[in-house]
Amino acid sequence: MRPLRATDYPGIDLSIDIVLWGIVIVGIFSFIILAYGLWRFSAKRNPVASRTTPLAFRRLVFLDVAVLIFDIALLAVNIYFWSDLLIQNDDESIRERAASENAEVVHVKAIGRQFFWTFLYPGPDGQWDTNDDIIRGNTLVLPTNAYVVVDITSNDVVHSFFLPHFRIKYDAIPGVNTRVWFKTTQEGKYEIACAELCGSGHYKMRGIIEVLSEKHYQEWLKQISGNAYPQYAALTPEAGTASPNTAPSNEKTE
Ligand SMILES: [Cu+2]
Repeated sequence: MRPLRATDYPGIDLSIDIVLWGIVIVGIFSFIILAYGLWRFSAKRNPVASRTTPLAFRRLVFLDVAVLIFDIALLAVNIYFWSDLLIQNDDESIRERAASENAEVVHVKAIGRQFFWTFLYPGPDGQWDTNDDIIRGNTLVLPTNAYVVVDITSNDVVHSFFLPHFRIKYDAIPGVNTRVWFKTTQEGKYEIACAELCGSGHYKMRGIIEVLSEKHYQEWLKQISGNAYPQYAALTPEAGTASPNTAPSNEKTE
């Protein structure tokens, strides 16, 4: 079963449905052709091997063309949905979209480490790398009805930032900044998972997205801003969700 959708972008669900049902239809056809071949070309019915392509096979060539057209259509549909997430993810188009819907834009950074997530907010001044930047371990607090722009990166190995409820899954790659966006539509607590085997603690690398009402979010922001986390907080997760691995790691990762 699919997790609850806490974002208003239905494109990914639709593309998963199209791919899934497409595979089911192609699969059923393939098995019918296979069964037909077993029956039609059995040794019992054909004691002498044919040296030419049987007419029945030549007639089936159109199926190859049909599958090819189907594949191209599938690719086109998926490119259409993904392009919205990948290409139109620059700040300006997100801001325009948000303004037209009277929604807020929240820009955060997500950094993967063995084995926890660190989240950074620009703080009250809206500027990065200033003293009021907010640093949180493993918990991403967001307002509802907001466009959330996330810059994903990693500090050690490849992780994957997976938000099943927001239909987002992107690799966190050291030295690479990957931008994704989603929109929050309902309050609640949602799981953040790491979807890339990143070492021995991979299984416990999970965080929480907490979507609050606008009022509660502003209260949280005020409370956290006046109480800025010390820099080392970025290196330790909040209690209970995961523990940092400070020992040098020579594990095999992928
Ligand atoms: Cu990981």
